[in-house]
Amino acid sequence: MKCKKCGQKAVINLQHHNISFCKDHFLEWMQLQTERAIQKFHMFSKQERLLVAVSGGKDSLSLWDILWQLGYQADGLYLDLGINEDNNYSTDSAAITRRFAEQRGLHLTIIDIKGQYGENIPEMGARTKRGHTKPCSQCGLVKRYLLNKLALDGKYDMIATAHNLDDEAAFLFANITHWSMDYLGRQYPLLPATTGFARKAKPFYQFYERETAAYAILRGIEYIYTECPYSDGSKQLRNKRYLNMMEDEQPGFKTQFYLGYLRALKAGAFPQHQETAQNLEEKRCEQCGQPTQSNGLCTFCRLVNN
Ligand code: Q46
Ligand code: ZN
Ligand code: ZN
Repeated sequence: MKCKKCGQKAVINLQHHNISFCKDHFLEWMQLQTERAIQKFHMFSKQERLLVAVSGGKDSLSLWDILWQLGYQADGLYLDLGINEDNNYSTDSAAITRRFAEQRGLHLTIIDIKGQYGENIPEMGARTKRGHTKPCSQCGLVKRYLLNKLALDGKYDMIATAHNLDDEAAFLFANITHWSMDYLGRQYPLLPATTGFARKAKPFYQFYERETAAYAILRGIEYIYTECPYSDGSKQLRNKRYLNMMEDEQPGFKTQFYLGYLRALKAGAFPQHQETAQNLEEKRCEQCGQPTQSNGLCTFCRLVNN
């Protein structure tokens, strides 16, 4: 197996593209493809300030590294969820993220959820659980809310998240099996800003998980290998398994599935994200001023006020 560019010994084969690369040319390819995705969807420019959601995992640290290398103004936001029961998931991932930022002289904001709101995510989940054993819905709500709030408060031009092709294909699979038309109209690599919501981009939408992992390893990026203990048995992981089976039988399946969806979205197969965003009623939370669909407090303020 030889590198397509230089003929040296290849370290990775990208089966769906039918190409192999040596270490240096693979790293270069990842950067080039990221830049192309940014340009293709007019995601952001080098004059804009980006807030990157970082978790200490391979995807978000690789994204932050590439944006930094490409010369984008990217700051990081790490939310310390306080999930440390089975392993030291939050403590370890916070330390790794902090080291990553320090080594590169990058600006990182760390929000300690328990320090700010009195409870960590497992405690919020235990208090409000309605038949659920996992705190994932509270966790998702807190992450979405704080990421958006920090982006708006910090006057960032946009939020960048490291969702990769495996994530997007698994979301799409779930949205199609449930025919969630609202989500099917919004699963685009770029979401425009709407009242009270920052612009969001997913520059890694076209990369397989194994490519972002290879990038992190070959670049010598230290990342957290353990998963959040609550992700075990999740529907998202189950859907990823199904899609991996399809991919094994048919290399390139996930690319075809997600890029085909993007074409269908463009052709008007689903209500466009702009329309669904405009349909949101513009009520404001009495406490934090963020948009909400209910009267009085938003769901985040109701969660943390109890
Ligand atoms: S939602 Fe659930 Fe994740 Fe939060 S509690 Fe862990 S598994 S981190 S993506
Ligand atoms: Zn090469
Ligand atoms: Zn609120």
